[in-house]
Amino acid sequence: MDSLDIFDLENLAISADDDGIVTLSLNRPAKRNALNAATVDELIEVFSKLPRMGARAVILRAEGPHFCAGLDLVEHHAEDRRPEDFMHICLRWHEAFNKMEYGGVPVIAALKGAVVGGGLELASSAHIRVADASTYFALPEGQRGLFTGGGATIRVADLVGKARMIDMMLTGRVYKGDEAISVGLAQYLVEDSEAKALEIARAAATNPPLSNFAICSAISHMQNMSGLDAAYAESVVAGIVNTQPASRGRLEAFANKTAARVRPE
Ligand code: 1HE
Repeated sequence: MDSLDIFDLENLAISADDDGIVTLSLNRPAKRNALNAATVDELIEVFSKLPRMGARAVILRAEGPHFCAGLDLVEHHAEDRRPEDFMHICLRWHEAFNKMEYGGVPVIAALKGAVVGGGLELASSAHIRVADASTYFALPEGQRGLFTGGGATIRVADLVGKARMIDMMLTGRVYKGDEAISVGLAQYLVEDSEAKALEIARAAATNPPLSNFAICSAISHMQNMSGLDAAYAESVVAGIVNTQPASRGRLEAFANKTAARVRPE
């Protein structure tokens, strides 16, 4: 993939291996990776460019014991923002997270410690979430006298449902472990979330990029459409993806009985 030298990052760190697996780290551990305006700008910069640089998958991880403590409350307090200022902050968050979710490259979040408030909004913009035993999820906005502004009303409600999200926000309820998995906050609960995220990223990266592009953008777009329009869009996407040259060898292998069969482990 293209060189990552074009990025000049202070709050994030980025690296890639020879297979195009990118590791993007939240890098403000002293502030528990709280999302200040500068970090969100860097997320926009990275996710604007990565999909066109040949990245095959992204692991989103964090330095320190916590994934992300959400909105930088100290910055928000110091800035003493007006409503229109914060609306613009929210638009920047949406830009960053939409670029992640709709960018067409698989993003796997390797979680640990606090995944709270805006941190959960960030994690819910990834395509797959992997938790470890230390990971916990909460929406403490109500207790802070705030409201979600980074897309939780769409993405967290989508993961856990409206009633659970309202409960989390009204009461500060914290989910972790098997319960977090069963309500849909993460798809994997493992000892080492980064090792598992890497394994998932490597597996996903073996799919043709066009298939991953569709999986990591079309499904999200279709959720915003009427059933009739989504079905039409699905046929158009499938028309392109299912006839791609990269799938011919795979179909031939199945027809020749040399391809792996789908079986439970
Ligand atoms: C922060 C932030 C932050 C830590 N903004 N600076 N989010 C929250 O309500 C979560 C707020 N944070 C916490 O509850 C705790 O910090 C943690 C449970 C995540 C971690 O606890 P701990 O004991 O490891 O760390 P700490 O001592 O609380 O914090 C260490 C430093 O990180 C300290 O800075 P220092 O300069 O005094 O050392 C903290 O101020 C700093 N820090 N969290 C700013 N969030 C688009 S709307 C989204 C709305 C929301 O996200 S609301 C949820 C906000």
